[in-house]
Amino acid sequence: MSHSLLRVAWVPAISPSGSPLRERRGLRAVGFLLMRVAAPCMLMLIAPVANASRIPSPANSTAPDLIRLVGTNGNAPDAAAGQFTIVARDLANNPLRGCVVWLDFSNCPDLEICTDQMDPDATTNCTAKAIEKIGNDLGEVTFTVLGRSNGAGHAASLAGSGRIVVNGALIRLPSVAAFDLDGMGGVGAGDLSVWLGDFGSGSAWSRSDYDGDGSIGAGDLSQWLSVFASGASLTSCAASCP
Ligand SMILES: [Ca+2]
Ligand SMILES: [Ca+2]
Repeated sequence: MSHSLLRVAWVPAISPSGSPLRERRGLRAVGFLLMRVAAPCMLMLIAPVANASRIPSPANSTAPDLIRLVGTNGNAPDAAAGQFTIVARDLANNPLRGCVVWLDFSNCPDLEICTDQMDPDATTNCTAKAIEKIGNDLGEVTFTVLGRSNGAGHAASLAGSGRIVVNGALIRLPSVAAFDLDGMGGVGAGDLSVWLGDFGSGSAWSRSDYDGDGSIGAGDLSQWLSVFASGASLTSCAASCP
């Protein structure tokens, strides 16, 4: 050991009674010094390991390939048409307890998310056009996303335009559909007119693809009619993030 280290290891100590200084030398002092110096380094080595365990595995996590924006019956979200659950797990298939789950719609210019999601656990971030919730102890989080589209001639999003992000890492690119296609009056006749326009356009606009099969057809019309008939999405939100 170098003389400089031994000099640093020399530690003066003061007794409780304020008696003259007593020197601590030798292995005990060096050990004390190493603990002081080495402990922070060890923590720095452990920290990346801890952070790595917070990284989600897209393959091990459960997340939808389709998100359907819905309305409310005036009091509650239309969970029957829009609810889905995400389960976030890491590379070792352990649930990501308390994970931060982020639904990002910023790549969907023809869709709007409601400012008020009628969910006390959800935070809407209009700047990011995203909704955030925190997973439970099992890494689970359930959403029913309130939102709408912006009318005829404005279709823009194709399959895979949404983003599901967990703890800052992308785990899925879902398609995003909306039953309230004209953005007013809940799910009603005006939306059917917009849907027919999307159907006739020849493009697979995701907003009208309610079964998420990558095309607009009879199966989607059937689903729209079911939601209309249920009466659970008859109200559009008062304010939304464009
Ligand atoms: Ca409507
Ligand atoms: Ca379809």
